[in-house]
Amino acid sequence: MAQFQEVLKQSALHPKPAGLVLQYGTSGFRTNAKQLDHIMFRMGLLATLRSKKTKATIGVMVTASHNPEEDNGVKLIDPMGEMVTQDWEEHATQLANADQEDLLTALKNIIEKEAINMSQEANVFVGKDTRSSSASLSQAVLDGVSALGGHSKGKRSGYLKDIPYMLCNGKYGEATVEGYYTKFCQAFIQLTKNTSNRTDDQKHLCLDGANGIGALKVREMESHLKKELQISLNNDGSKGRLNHQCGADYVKVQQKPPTGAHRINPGERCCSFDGDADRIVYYYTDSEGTFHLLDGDKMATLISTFLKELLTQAGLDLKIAVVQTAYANGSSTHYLENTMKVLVRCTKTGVKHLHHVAQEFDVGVYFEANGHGTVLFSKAAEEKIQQLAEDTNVNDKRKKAALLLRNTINVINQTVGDAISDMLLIEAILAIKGMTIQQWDTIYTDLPNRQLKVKVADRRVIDTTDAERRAVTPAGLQEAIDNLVKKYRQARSFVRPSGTEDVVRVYAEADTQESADALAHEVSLAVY
Ligand code: 16G
Ligand code: ZN
Repeated sequence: MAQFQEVLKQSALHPKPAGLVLQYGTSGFRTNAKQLDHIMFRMGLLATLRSKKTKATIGVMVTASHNPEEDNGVKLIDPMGEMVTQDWEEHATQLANADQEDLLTALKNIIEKEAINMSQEANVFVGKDTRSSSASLSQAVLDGVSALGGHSKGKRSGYLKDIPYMLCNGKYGEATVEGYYTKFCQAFIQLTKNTSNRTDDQKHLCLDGANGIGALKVREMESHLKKELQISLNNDGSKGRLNHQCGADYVKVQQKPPTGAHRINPGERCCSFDGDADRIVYYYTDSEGTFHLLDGDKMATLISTFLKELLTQAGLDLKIAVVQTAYANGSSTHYLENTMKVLVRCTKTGVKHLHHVAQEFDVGVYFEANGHGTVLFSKAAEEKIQQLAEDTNVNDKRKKAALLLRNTINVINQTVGDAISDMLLIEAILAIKGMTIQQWDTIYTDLPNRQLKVKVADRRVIDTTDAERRAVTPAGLQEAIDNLVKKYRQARSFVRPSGTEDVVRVYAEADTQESADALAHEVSLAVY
């Protein structure tokens, strides 16, 4: 077929370095940008096949999120804004690692396995982040798309979080970039409009844009906020390097404010995005200069508490749950289950796992501790809220709660965790509750914890179960961890192979920082 001839011809221009093997992991392919040209071309091919199979537009994101500027990566996004399925992740790995001369065979295998009708039309939407390598790498994706006769719906240099949103073709509002801003900003203004007496101080937020795409988008969107949120934007991409000593990952890991920000006043509310703006963390320093981090667990707690209160006031019997991973601080889980009486579920690390579990509930709030997350509402829940908001026969209290719920839904990007939408949601909740960041912080106190990485010969010897909280192999490891944990109070620890780096990750928490540090260290020795 002529198509395959074209693939052969084009693939010669995107050759695979001999011996290079890469795995489609939790965040797609991610490594040094120099090694990715053939991967991009091949993901263009694969996205075209996926589009033919699903008869819908597929998204391709060229980004390496919070990784350094010299890295890059790629992941495919399904029509409803979700990550592709496990089978297709395996197809991606097969296609990426096929030697140059075996590429057509690998491609034909996928076509056969998936019974793809090659005469079906294909549409692919490509987005890229602000890295210098992203222009040529996204071109390689487009070359792959056109080699298989797919149409590209534009190479968008854009905010990658709006790609899933636009793939949903307007399910969540008008499907344009302009629609994206106006919808979220309008909902934010509606939510905050009756919060009287907010001072300029309360409306002020200090934002670290990680020199990434989120910063550019916040600049474009600011006017829609009509001064109801006044953002001091640092690390806006005009000077510093992407994710370099700034951004959500830096702040979370280093437990300190980003560089490149103005001097933070005591109690000033601050937040950081990561480079591709799907993670956000909040923080402040107190009057003694001590740094306080409010991570994904604190956000999940604030949001779920707010939603649960509104559902109760609205008299709506909807099932709400919080989805976390093993990294969630034990205090947050304890507070949610025992004080808030909210159902908590734990899943494996990676947004797609949390997203799937959250879909099982009427209202599913999901966050990873590192700041990835969002809230999902079932169709039935949205309809009930909508009906109540329009009902003229309900009392004021119920009506008010229903209207707040409706606007809350509108401020949320349900397709995927989105730092801008999460920020607007948190800002709205704090405004409505008249809460300072310190008050939010004291809802519960984090247990001291420590994360370590351990280099081992082969991290795949560790296999886990129970949402990565227990190791099944190698034999004896879990027993050793259990014995170490017993030595400390309020202690918990687990190990898991990283999905993005060649390391094993160790997590430990306990009643004091010294104990958490000691436990993490001892567990890391047990991993060798
Ligand atoms: C990826 C995941 C993130 C997860 C991280 C864990 C997405 C979009 N990103 O970045 O959710 O926290 O991997 O990395 O799913 P690790 O396996 O190296 O610990
Ligand atoms: Zn990211």
